Amino acid sequence: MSHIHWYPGHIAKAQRQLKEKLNLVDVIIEVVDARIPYASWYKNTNELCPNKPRLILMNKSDVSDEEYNKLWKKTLEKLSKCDVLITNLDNKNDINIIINKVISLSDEIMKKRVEKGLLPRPTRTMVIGMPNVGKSSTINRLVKRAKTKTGAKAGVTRQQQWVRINDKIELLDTPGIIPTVQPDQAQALKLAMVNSIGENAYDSEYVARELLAILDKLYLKEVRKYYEFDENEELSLENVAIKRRWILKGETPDIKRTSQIVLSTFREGKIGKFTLDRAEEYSLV
Ligand SMILES: Nc1nc2c(ncn2[C@@H]2O[C@H](COP(=O)(O)OP(=O)(O)OP(=O)(O)O)[C@@H](O)[C@H]2O)c(=O)[nH]1
Ligand SMILES: [Mg+2]
Repeated sequence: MSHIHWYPGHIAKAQRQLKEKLNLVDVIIEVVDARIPYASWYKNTNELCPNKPRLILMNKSDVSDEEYNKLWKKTLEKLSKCDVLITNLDNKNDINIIINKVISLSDEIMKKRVEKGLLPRPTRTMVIGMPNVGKSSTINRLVKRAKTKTGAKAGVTRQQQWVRINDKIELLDTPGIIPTVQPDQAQALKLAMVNSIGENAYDSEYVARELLAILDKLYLKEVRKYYEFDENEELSLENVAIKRRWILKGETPDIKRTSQIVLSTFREGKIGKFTLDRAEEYSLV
């Protein structure tokens, strides 16, 4: 039995739309969630769009584990053969670094254009990523640097616009959404944990239980401190509910409410700065 459900029709459509957009750009900026850098990374970009330079942003690094940020950066660089930057909403330096990277990644393409006798033009880029990883926030941060909005161009639907970030870069103002199709249930489960999958595709109680179990395995000390459990107590949804007095009439633990709170406090980084992916579990080391 699989616990996370997909909608094949939606996925095919999303994939088609992504491909159309990718055709328009020179350099792809892919945002992943630093708490699950592997599970939220799109492994098929080369099939959709062969050989386009890609920059990967491990975003939300403010709520992920610093040590694993560094490890995953190296691992993703090796696997993707792309540059990887560690970013978060509050780090103002990110934007200049991203801009400079995009320019350097398009150097060769622009040289080739000139060699072919084509006019030089700004590098076109766009932000792609799975739901909720921080695509819109990244676009907004980049656009804040923009001087002018350029008009819609042929081949681009009217809702989309290119924004001139500086003399050298134009950014598509809407992101490309990577359909969260993960044949691997373990990866899908992690996407649900970080809120990258629509809530009607899974059961919150199941995901919250699995989250508690994973945190108790990887970050035992921190999660038990947060919920005030000593090492002999069983860290279960029921016991958290009882300890926090999230109970219904007749002393029944309110599992629904507890599940929601466990998930939201984790997602907000309140329990701690955690990374849920380990290279070993994907046989990457
Ligand atoms: N802690 C933290 N939260 C972030 C960061 N970037 C974005 N967020 C939050 O994550 C949520 C999703 O961010 P968006 O930028 O809307 O993500 P998106 O990829 O455009 O999401 P969709 O449009 O739903 O696919 C928002 O609540 C943001 O405030 C970050 O670097 N750190
Ligand atoms: Mg968005």
